[in-house]
Amino acid sequence: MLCAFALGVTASLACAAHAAVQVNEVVGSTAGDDAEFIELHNTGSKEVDLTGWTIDLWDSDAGAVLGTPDGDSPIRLRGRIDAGGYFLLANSVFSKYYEIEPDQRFRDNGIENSSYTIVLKDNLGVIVETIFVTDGGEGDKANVGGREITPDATIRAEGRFIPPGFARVPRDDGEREYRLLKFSPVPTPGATPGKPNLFKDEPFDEKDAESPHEAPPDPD
Ligand SMILES: [Ca+2]
Ligand SMILES: [Ca+2]
Repeated sequence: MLCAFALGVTASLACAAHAAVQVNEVVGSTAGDDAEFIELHNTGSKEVDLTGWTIDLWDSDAGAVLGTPDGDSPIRLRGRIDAGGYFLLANSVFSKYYEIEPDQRFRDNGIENSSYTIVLKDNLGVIVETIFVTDGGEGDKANVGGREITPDATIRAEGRFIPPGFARVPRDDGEREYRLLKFSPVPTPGATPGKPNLFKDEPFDEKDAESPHEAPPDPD
């Protein structure tokens, strides 16, 4: 949490209230012309108004594109997220395959198919979370507008391909753990848009995508 170090008491209290909102699951690249979605999860015990919050997507490939905004970044959030609830952003291709209407839309092919940094900011513009998704390319950097950062999490696959998607594994201790989501078929096997993520040690297939695991115990 950058905010806890950088700002005073008032801001720290604000941080404590919204630190519970996290980037919980993302699919950015699929066989079906990129059925993309971003899922936020509120792990706290209070509803959060997302008005004024944003999601930035910064190109993170080495070279001239590094630090340029991807898609229609920044995505300005509209709506609220229940205590323990989920907020789903998705493109129109997503709805075609998943037959789910998201809480908010973003444009088609809005998520980079190469290295990118996803940045969640609150209504004061304070960074809540940064996640670097990378194919491991030389010179790729987690960044905010070209300024290199140390991300809260780095998502990377074996070898040199971009992880099509990732899901945070529910853990009682709040520690970060992620598993990768698959490129094909679409809907992505094991993806749970708008619903609790699967636990890591469960086998995941299309059946699981239709019957997500019960919600984990409230950490509060
Ligand atoms: Ca994409
Ligand atoms: Ca989910």
